[in-house]
Amino acid sequence: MNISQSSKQSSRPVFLVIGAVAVITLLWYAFKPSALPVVSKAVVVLKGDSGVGGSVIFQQESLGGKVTITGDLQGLKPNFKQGFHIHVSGDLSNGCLSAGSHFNPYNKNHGAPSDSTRHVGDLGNVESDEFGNAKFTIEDKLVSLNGPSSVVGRSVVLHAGTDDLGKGGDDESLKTGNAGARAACGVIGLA
Ligand SMILES: [Cu+2]
Ligand SMILES: [Zn+2]
Repeated sequence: MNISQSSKQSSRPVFLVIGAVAVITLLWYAFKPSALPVVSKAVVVLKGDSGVGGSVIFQQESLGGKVTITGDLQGLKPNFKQGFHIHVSGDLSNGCLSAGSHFNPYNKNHGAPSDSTRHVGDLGNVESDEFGNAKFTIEDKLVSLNGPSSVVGRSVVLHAGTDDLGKGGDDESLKTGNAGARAACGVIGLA
């Protein structure tokens, strides 16, 4: 047995350990539980009277990351802004009314999506074209499909009126944005 051979053999376990650590590290980063959202996609089918409705898709690529909300709605008033919110309940047994109030887990006043004081469910208004259609993409940092502010199982409500974004100067503005009747709604379901 020469010297170089014996040193090769004795270093083999060290390389095995380094290799195993590398593989485990790679696997950890690939499947790190905190980086992967449990729910990454949800869908709402909105329905209302006189043909108001459409679909909205929620997507979240990382836990705690922003949610992208893509909507395609029809039957709106032409060239108009209509309040668009997530309401607390997914119970539509009494129509859109039983969806309850705006989803507000942190007990704040109503506001605009860009405000620091707002309900989690405050998505502002959607704006229709001359045909009453609205296609839009919203990115939101408060809405989540996971954890304590998850909106899965709750509902989306499209209002008949325009949300004043909490700037109406009355009590109701700080609760509902005076967005008026509920034109259409749907439950946010797993997709
Ligand atoms: Cu609402
Ligand atoms: Zn609100």
